[in-house]
Amino acid sequence: MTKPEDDTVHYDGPAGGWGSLKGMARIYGKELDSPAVLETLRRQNKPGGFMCVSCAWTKPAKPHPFEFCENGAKATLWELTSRRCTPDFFEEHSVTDLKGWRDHDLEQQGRLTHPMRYDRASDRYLPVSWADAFREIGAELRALDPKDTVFYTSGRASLETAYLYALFARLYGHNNLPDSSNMCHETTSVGLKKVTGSPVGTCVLSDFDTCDAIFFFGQNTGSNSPRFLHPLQEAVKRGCKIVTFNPVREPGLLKFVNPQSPAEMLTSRGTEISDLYFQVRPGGDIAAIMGLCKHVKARDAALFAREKRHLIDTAFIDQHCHGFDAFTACLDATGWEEIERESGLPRADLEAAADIYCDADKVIGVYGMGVTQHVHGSQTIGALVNLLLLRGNIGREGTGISPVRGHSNVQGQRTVGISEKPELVPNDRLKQLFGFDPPMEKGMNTVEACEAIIAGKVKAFLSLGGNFLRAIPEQEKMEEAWTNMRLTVQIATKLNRSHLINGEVAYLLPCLGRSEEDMQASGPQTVTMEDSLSCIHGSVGKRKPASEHLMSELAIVAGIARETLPPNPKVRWDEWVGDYARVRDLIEASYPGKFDDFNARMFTPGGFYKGNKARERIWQTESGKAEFTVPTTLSGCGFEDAPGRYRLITLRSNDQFNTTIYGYSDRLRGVEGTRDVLLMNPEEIARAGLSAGQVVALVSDAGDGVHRQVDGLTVTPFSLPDGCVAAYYPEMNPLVPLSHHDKLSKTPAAKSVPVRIAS
Ligand SMILES: Nc1nc2c(c(=O)[nH]1)N[C@H]1C(S)=C(S)[C@@H](COP(=O)(O)OP(=O)(O)OC[C@H]3O[C@@H](n4cnc5c(=O)[nH]c(N)nc54)[C@H](O)[C@@H]3O)O[C@H]1N2
Ligand SMILES: Nc1nc2c(c(=O)[nH]1)N[C@H]1C(S)=C(S)[C@@H](COP(=O)(O)OP(=O)(O)OC[C@H]3O[C@@H](n4cnc5c(=O)[nH]c(N)nc54)[C@H](O)[C@@H]3O)O[C@H]1N2
Ligand SMILES: [Mo]
Repeated sequence: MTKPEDDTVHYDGPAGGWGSLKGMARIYGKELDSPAVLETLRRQNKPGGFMCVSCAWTKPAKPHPFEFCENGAKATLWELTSRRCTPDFFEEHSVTDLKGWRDHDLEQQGRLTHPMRYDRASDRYLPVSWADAFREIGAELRALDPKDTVFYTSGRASLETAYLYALFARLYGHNNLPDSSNMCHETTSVGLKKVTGSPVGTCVLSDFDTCDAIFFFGQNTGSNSPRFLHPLQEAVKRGCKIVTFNPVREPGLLKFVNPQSPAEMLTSRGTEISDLYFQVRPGGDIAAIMGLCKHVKARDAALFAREKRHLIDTAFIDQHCHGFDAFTACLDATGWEEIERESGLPRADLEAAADIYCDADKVIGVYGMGVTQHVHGSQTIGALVNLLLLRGNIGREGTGISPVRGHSNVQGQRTVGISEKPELVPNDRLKQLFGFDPPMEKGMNTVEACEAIIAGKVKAFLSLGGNFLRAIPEQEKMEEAWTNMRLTVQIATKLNRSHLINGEVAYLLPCLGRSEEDMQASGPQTVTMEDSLSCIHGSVGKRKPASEHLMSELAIVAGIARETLPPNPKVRWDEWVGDYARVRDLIEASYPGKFDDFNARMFTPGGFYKGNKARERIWQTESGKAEFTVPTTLSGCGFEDAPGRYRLITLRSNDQFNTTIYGYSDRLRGVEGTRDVLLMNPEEIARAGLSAGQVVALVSDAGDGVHRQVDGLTVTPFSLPDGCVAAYYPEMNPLVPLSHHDKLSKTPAAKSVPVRIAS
């Protein structure tokens, strides 16, 4: 286990605790406009309440009195802000001026209040009526070939809205439905499906009550899914061992003080979370896991020699797995020297971790972006599944694989049809329900959409939430190419950079937030979402909307669709907008077995479980079995080491939600007051001939002849493995080449980007 050096910036305190309350108070103090805010927070993540707009962690059946965390509260308060970004603001500032503003300052203007249309002559957004907006967008879309248009979704929109948005795309005539998950857990949708047959995790919440060990790879629980710390803390208290692999020492995975426990808050004595914590090299996980598997196999052989019984679950492997012999042959052929080199971890450490694995009857593997955002991310998932399969750790209570999803409904959107792949869509049922022939040509995912935009092939881009131009790779070229489009439409709650780069005709359409009351013809509406553990929950907003001019996302999608498509008696936009329960009926009819009795069950405490075949050991893979895979490489990063070349990790701070920057305090990592830092370990700083505090630039070292550069980064000593640097997302996105993505799923490889330092 590595220890942080003393001269690095780091945070010694626990996650949670007083720091998290202060973190909330800072935003809360700024944003509080009435005691009703507290009431809203009290309802967060409770049955019958509203579901947090932050992460996708599950909502337990028996919630805590306040079932929210520092970052969930920040996300809600950010939406409830009393600030308004009105037509006056847009009159005062030209769009060109606003391009020079920071991400934080744009969103800090508050909630968008009116539908706006970009006026090129004055370089300003001007108010427009909803009816005119829908009419013009509809007319523009009708004039285009549907195949030349893209409908993007960020993972926040509800199941109801996502279902209708995807239906709209197909009725119109394309499958170009990229989603934020294409930058996130697409590696899971493709890579995990390949080996287990399931595109989502196999665990349910109760598995965390009985597991004996949890192996964590590249997921920063303390910042990104803090409510997950509660079951983890419980698990640790009953003796479950946690082993973490992460190049960064993330305090949330080291120690947690439960803000809901007065005793812990008074003493600041929390729970040590990880038993072992390994600062693996970025992209070194395949090697590390091969090391673990090698030791499991060695212990198995020793046990068999001694006692004629196996440590490896041979019965499970015989019955359920494919590819075991090829995998063990590969294990034998892989030497410890290369494992140590590629993982950056000593053999003894990996053996100690593997001993925990072997001694635990039930093991869960958890992972996040540290695994998915690599050139060989899919292979890393395969490696983790290999490890779990060795001892039958999938499809048994207290075991499984648990990718921790990002946006609050990102998993659900894919469940209800947001997909570029026609084979994942129940097209026969859509045909039956709506009397049309759905397009069967594969559409574009995020990377493919970016390629097509750069090539000038895309004429219109609709964005249901998100901040596409800030979240994607290859920012400079993309911003240039973006303005060549004929039509860009942004449906959003707050102003961001993507709203400032416009097509010839451009609209900015403001929508309700999830905590707000959504009143339609049949009364106040409920929306639903699916969490990381495949449970589906109803969510009811009760707050007064930020402006009387807002429309719900669903109504906006329906409004555009109605003006775009020819009349079809089976397609009843008005009826669906009037009562979202009718949309849930359609979802139920389209996905039999997953959403039975949807309207009756949506307020089930803890959500209702969608089910997962791999959990039942039914493997919907090519071979019909769970797949052992042989990695083609031990390095996940997809490029060679070279003198002066670093692996750049793009990080989220504790004070942001993706491209939304709440503030400049990365409390848990001890980085305060700025995001323009380049984190490096002290020896690496010395080796590079730099000194702490020096301001440098990062330059792309992808070897593709494209110059990419980010300036103004202050060198900051930080505990990291050798050969890598870390800096914040989205500021580093101009450095990520579009071609640098997971081989199988095209998820951008944002966790090891090849860079050089320029002073
Ligand atoms: N507060 C807050 N919550 C969020 C978000 C947010 O921005 N803010 N974003 C939401 C979204 S959309 C998502 S997808 C999730 C993201 O949540 P996470 O999956 O936690 O994503 P990151 O924070 O980007 O990176 C995860 C961890 O990977 C580590 N890492 C980097 N490279 C490697 C590697 O090669 N190997 C290993 N083992 N680890 C590595 C990093 O140090 C980091 O601790 O969180 C969601 N929740
Ligand atoms: N380098 C690098 N790049 C990355 C990542 C990384 O780790 N490193 N992470 C990737 C990941 S995991 C993801 S998910 C993507 C995120 O990509 P996106 O999902 O596209 O981006 P967000 O920052 O979540 O979008 C924020 C905007 O959403 C809008 N918004 C907020 N709430 C609502 C709502 O209720 N409705 C609507 N319509 N709009 C709303 C607001 O206008 C806000 O400005 O970024 C990816 N890019
Ligand atoms: Mo994400």
